[in-house]
Amino acid sequence: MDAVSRNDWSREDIAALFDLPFDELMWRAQGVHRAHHAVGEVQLCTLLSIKTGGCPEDCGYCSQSARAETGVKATKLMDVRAVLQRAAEARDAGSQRFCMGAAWRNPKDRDMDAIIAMIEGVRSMGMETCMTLGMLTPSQAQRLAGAGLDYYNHNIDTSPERYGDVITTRSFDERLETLEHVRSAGINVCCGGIVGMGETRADRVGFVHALATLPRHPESVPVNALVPVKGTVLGDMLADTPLAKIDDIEFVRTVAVARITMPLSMVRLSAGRESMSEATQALCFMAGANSIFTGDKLLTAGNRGDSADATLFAKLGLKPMAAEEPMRACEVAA
Ligand code: SAM
Ligand code: DTB
Ligand code: SF4
Repeated sequence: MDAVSRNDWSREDIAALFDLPFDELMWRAQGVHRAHHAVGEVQLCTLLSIKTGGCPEDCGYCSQSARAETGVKATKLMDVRAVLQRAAEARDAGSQRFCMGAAWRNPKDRDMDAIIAMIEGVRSMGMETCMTLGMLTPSQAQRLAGAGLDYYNHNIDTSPERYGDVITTRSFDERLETLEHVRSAGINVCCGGIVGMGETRADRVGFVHALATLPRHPESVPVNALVPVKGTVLGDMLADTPLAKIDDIEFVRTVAVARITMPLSMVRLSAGRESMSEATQALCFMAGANSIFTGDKLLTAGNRGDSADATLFAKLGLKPMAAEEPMRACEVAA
């Protein structure tokens, strides 16, 4: 890790950042942001669920778990041509990165040929590729890298202590193992989590700490605000206690602390923007968020839509980030 990106943060350091007066925290976050990122530019990424629902995992927030009763219909893996059609639409709408998500515990070897064809096809359109397919073996990670996959999304979701309250079918350490396989294969890492699951401030500190002390910071850090879905464990729990919804300022603080502790990472304001006020989103951009998901759908949940985002960008004087030839993690390390 270089001098800019330290990974020796203590929990006390991170708790002290969360505790700063809000304007001091924002001032520091903006200083870090301006030192390393183009001001006023936001990266546009588009999501597609290439295999929806019926997932054997029991993530308490997720509409796609087979254990949740959400009415999400389970589908098979999409046809490669249909995926490439959606990628072309996203590119034509100005998106830079195409993120493909599958509701799997892990990909089966029989799925890999189609996955590889999707990566190669999307790359050949000049877009960055991202996949999120669950746990990977080292050899699967290497195959994805060989096809030119730019990013792999695999979230730690919350603090190590809280993890077992949210998901019981896999462990925090298994998450870290897949992240290591992705890194070793030379794929850029996209790793973040969800805020607003009824966690404590200490959990948010532990969550950011776990990310900021990884051997290398993730190149992308998605910060999702929980989208409470009826029929999921957390959606139902929080529906009964509306006050459990995270305070907007606390959400912005989390974004700011992520920006300060991981200066070079893209911090992505991810799920939850549909019900977030424009003012809160503006504060998130000021706090250093510089990436969003476009369109009116995430994987299964709604998203703000491009015209509402265009209006917001115009009000705030933000512009889409120019696409660059994606850098591979191995080149960044060199
Ligand atoms: N199955 C793969 C996995 O879990 O790694 C990939 C897909 S999963 C839907 C990707 C991420 O979306 C999760 O790790 C979680 O952080 C986020 N997510 C899922 N449901 C969400 C919700 N209701 N609200 C906010 N974020 C959510
Ligand atoms: C991430 O951290 N957020 C995205 C992406 N990675 C795959 C997914 C958000 C999903 C929101 C809930 C849904 O659409 O079902
Ligand atoms: Fe499955 Fe991913 Fe949803 Fe968990 S978050 S239930 S692993 S699709």
